[in-house]
Amino acid sequence: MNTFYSPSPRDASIYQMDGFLIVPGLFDEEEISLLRNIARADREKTERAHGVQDTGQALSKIWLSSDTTRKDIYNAVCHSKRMANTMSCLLSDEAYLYHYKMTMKEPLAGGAWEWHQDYGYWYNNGCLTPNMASCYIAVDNATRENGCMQLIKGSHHMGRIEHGKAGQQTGADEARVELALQHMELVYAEMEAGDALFFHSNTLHRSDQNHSSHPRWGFICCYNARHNPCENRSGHPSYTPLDIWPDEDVLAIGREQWENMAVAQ
Ligand SMILES: O=C(O)CCC(=O)C(=O)O
Repeated sequence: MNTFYSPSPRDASIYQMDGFLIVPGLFDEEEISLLRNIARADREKTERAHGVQDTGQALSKIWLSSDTTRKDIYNAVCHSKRMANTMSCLLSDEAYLYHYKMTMKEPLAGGAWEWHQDYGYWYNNGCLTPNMASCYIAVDNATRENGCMQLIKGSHHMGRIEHGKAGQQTGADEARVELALQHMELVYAEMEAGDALFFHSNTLHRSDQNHSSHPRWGFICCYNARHNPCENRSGHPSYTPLDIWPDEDVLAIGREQWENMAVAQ
């Protein structure tokens, strides 16, 4: 029988202290290969992806969805017991799905994400408190060369920072980021495919352009706490109970979706 991850009290306290938690191998090799193969072949999604220019004029590509009606691998991951329970534990409240997205850095071309807090965006969506979190799942190995995530350890304790424009992106106040970097540790989250990075919505993070010959795709699932009021907006819903799916569904639904895609091609 498979055993799936659930957070220990120590994991929860690392998240509270550092503002992030890395869980190696949250998804196994077959699960992450299915997610990668499906996502790369998923023209419906990739054709909808849009580019957001960084300050160096390179494009950071992303698609975003809050659709929960489809029985596909994206929903199987977002609804999986291991993910839902971890998020509820880290938020100390019932977690619900806010949205999910794929960020895609193509070899030698993928743009950077400038320093920001996710709550720098979500504050403007009428979310009352920053008790929200995301999970970045490495779809490809993420290294310094292909633009892995970078985080400032403990920066969620700074509270919300002013955000303005950074290229076409929303970026955190540069002076404040500089100050944080003088006092707090910068962490490069190098990850293997299938590893997961849970991070608080006020944790400052960024990633570099991809100067390598390898793609760097990341699937990011974002959650809000039930008792954190948020305006109901398109792609950014207010509280909707999260249906929890068995962990085994990631494989079962992924295999079926991949077979159907292969037949359709
Ligand atoms: O994919 C990345 O490197 C970061 C993306 C990100 O920060 C975001 O979507 O909020």
